[in-house]
Amino acid sequence: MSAPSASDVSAKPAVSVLGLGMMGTALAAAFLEAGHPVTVWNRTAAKTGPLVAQGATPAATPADAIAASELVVLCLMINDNVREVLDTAPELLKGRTVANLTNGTPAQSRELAAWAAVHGVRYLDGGIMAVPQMIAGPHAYVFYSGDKEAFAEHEETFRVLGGARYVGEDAGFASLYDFALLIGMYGMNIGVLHSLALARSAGIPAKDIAGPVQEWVTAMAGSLPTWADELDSGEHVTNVSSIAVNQAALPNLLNTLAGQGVSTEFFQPLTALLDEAMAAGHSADSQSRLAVMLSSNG
Ligand code: FVH
Repeated sequence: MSAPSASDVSAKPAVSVLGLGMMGTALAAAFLEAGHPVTVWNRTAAKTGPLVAQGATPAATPADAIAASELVVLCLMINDNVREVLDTAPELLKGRTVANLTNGTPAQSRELAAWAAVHGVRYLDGGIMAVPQMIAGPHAYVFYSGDKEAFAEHEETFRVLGGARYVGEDAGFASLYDFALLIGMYGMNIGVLHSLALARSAGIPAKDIAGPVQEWVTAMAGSLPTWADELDSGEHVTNVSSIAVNQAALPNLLNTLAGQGVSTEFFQPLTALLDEAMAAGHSADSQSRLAVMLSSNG
């Protein structure tokens, strides 16, 4: 890739990227590719090398990187690292926009937003829904939350990375959306890993069961919009699949797993939850009722 020409560079806002792990490197490379002047900093300075070869300016310290751009993007391992880095130059950050794309909890994001407010910093939190190789591609996107004006001002720049989905002024919301998706993914992962284990226990090759399981899980994901409507309306009665029918079938599922020598540990809590729903009089309701029971404001 060739470095952008001076005329290209002048047209695009400068971006500083702090943290050049796998993800930070992909972010910085995407900004460079799109013609933004990019300044990079990383704790281990050697990692700046490939980006500098592509046209980035290396910064010796976080303060030097912050001073170079109005938009400061951080992608470090954890939010404690972010706070340590920001604490090195609070006075320089005043009036700038920090977009923190580090993975963390909603509470951590809100703490960082409160810190930013005290120091006159415009704070955005981000949840990246992509792996590094997807950045700038058609399927990558990032949830953003926090300072609305700062998002609007930098939205075009953020779109270099993929989709830019602003989800609210509460700085914790990007993380909440991120984890809502990740929790769905991990739930699916653990379910289908049990599918593979069950097949394996019976000597069925994984490749024979993988296709049907994928088809089934994909079809079942189609229930989500209906469950969402039920939750938002508070009307859970279903003509599709009731709590009662699922509660009656679950022992068969547990006995099948146990009979094949496959762990039942992950599904026992589901049995307990369905039993609880029955005891509370929700037998005719759809499984969306379980989301009400799982949440503290149920
Ligand atoms: N990689 C992925 O697929 C996921 C996709 C979704 C978002 N995550 C989150 O992105 C953050 C960074 O992840 P990463 O994949 O870039 O991680 P690493 O390659 O391990 O790089 C970590 C960077 O953090 C720097 N760092 C670590 N500790 C400190 C510290 N105490 N002070 C300053 N910087 C620190 C590290 O520096 P160095 O080890 O090279 O010196 C890297 O730059 C993460 O939140 C994911 O959950 C990625």
